[in-house]
Amino acid sequence: MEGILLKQYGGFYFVYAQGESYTCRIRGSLKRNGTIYPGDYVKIQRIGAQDGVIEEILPRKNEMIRPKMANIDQCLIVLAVSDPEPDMLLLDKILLWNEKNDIRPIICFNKCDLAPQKGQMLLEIYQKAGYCAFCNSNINSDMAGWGFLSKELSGKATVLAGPSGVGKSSLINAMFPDVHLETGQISDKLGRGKHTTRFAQLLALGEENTFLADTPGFSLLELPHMTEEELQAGFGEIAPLAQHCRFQPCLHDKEPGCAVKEAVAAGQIDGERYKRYLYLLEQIRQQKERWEND
Ligand SMILES: Nc1nc2c(ncn2[C@@H]2O[C@H](COP(=O)(O)OP(=O)(O)OP(=O)(O)O)[C@@H](O)[C@H]2O)c(=O)[nH]1
Ligand SMILES: [Mg+2]
Ligand SMILES: [Zn+2]
Repeated sequence: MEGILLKQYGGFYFVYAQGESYTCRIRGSLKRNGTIYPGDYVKIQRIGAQDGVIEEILPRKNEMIRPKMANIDQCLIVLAVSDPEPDMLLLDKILLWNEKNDIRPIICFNKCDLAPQKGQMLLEIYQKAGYCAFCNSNINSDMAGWGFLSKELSGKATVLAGPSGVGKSSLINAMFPDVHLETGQISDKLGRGKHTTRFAQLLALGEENTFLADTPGFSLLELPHMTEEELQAGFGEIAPLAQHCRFQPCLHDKEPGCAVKEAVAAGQIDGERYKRYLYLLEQIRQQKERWEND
């Protein structure tokens, strides 16, 4: 039977096949051959009613390293507008990874009950940059974005990403009453989440080919290996303006007659996003230097 790996836990592999979940072992040779991620399509041999053995891992369409997941269509990036404070650089880096891996990003600004105006402001910036984004609250249903999100999830495999404590597991619990994932408080002392979710797991949402993966939160993320041009392409509001710059190509840094800098000055591009672009540009230049010296 062909199925999809939902999660891996305590030496067991939970595989979803033909509407049922099977608890599986894996052939030793497969285990030695490297990694298997949630989202991997596998062939299993059934043993009894609910058990099986994974016989084969089918080729991957794509994979994500952070969080670890295979065969993903979309990444639902969750940031809290407050508690913890939104890590905008992390968001922009996750967007670059998505672009690099051809995964469609969806951005959720969560906990908008705590700071609704800030949520609206961030929403506008990212919508204007061309991203699919929405505001949400899991505790004030008037501010919930569940209806919008459930349409976006339909028929796709989606993975959650974002820092600890932003409400990823809470969002799934709020949207799907049959699901009861563990959630955790924010640490008062550090103002951060406590890494409540410990391993990634894919949930089958009933509708055909519709999966959503809860994952552990993370805050450190390297930049993908990319060129300066690729960085520019990953900023949806910057790339289209490049053709209007005086210098070709223009990286919108120190070049005169730069249409991007003019748009920043005119308030058409968010100044903070542009600053992060410059910061990442510098990171990529240093990355390149390190390779050349290696
Ligand atoms: N005010 C407010 N609190 C929320 C909201 N969503 C979640 N929370 C709270 O935020 C805390 C963290 O929620 P979790 O769902 O555990 O966060 P997580 O992103 O899954 O965190 P990790 O599993 O550690 O990565 C909990 O105390 C939730 O009750 C929201 O929309 N508004
Ligand atoms: Mg969680
Ligand atoms: Zn320019």
